[in-house]
Amino acid sequence: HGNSVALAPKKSRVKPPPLYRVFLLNDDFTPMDFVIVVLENFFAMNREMATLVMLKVHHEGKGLCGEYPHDVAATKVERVTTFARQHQHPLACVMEEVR
Ligand code: TYC
Repeated sequence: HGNSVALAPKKSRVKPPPLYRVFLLNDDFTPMDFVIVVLENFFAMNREMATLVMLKVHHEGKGLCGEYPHDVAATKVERVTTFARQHQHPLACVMEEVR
């Protein structure tokens, strides 16, 4: 009791929400500079991190942009896809549940 005794940890009654990974996929047409702008503006990366992730996608086919709860991940996929199509780029952005 009080603050002089250790309290037993309480069992948590809330489970954390499932997380989803959002990825960009490579293609042969979307300009590198456009992908960097996407990573800066939709995933809050600085230019250095955005460039590293863009080059990873370019060389390996796929790159992790972030991990979010379902609705945040889905909104990012939708906003990135809309932005890319507005600029006539085929850039693909997808989400996968973290296993
Ligand atoms: N491969 C593209 C090019 O050479 C660049 C690119 C990088 C495209 C990442 C998509 O998610 C992507 N212009």
